[in-house]
Amino acid sequence: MRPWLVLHAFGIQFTEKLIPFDGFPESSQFKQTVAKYSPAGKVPFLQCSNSASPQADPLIIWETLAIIEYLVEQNPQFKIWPRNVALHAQARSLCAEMQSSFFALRRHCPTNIDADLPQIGRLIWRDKLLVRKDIDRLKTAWRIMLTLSKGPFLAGEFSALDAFYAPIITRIQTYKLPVSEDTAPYMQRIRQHPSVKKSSKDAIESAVFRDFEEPYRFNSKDIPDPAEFFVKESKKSSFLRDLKIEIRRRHKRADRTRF
Ligand SMILES: N[C@@H](CCC(=O)N[C@@H](CS)C(=O)NCC(=O)O)C(=O)O
Repeated sequence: MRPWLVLHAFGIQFTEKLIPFDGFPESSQFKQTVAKYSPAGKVPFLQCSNSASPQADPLIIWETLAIIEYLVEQNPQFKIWPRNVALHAQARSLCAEMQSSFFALRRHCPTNIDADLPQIGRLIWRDKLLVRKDIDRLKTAWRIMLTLSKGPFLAGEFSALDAFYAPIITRIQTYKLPVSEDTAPYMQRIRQHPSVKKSSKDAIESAVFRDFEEPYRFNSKDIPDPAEFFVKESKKSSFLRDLKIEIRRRHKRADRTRF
């Protein structure tokens, strides 16, 4: 999503190839397709033609930050990073922090753009201290950047930094995690950004239901009461993973429906 947002927001021409996701085992269609292009075996990657490439064309670039740096170098006319040196340095620090941190939030609140899970979010908020810490850190970082840059986006105008944080904003929205009054308008601005809206719309339209990923799409009668289940079962591991296992167990009758 993040390189896509930069490409779209700055009007850089590109062609998107959707690789359907069916899991991460080496035998999955996803992994086998990605392996044909990217040595890291992950998405996103950028395939481009570049005569300076030491390898045979096309040039493949993987890792979000590396893709964005390449876009910055190839498109110096756009302010993909802020021009101000201090803001630029801080924006890069925060992008690197995004890559290397916020593990609790990622683990307990997996991305699901078209789901609305406030009930699960309330339980995560109540029981997962590290998720609360992650949100706290996000709020502080955003507050500082918005004050330094004077907004409306984190580094002034929309930049790679906002693209980096956009996916986490959609997670916060899915689980309705509490945010402070001073950061809520920024999150709203991101959700309303045309590129974020387009990316979300495309993601919803192309989404394929996979029961192993999305336990909340089962009939509600099949879902254990989260309050009771959360306390009993999820001390040792991820709430959603435990919930998936429990639902699969209860769901042997297999009369599920999509909503
Ligand atoms: N640090 C990488 C993370 C890439 C990543 O983990 N991509 C996931 C999908 S969002 C993936 O392809 N995972 C496949 C796997 O782990 O095998 C980046 O920012 O590009």
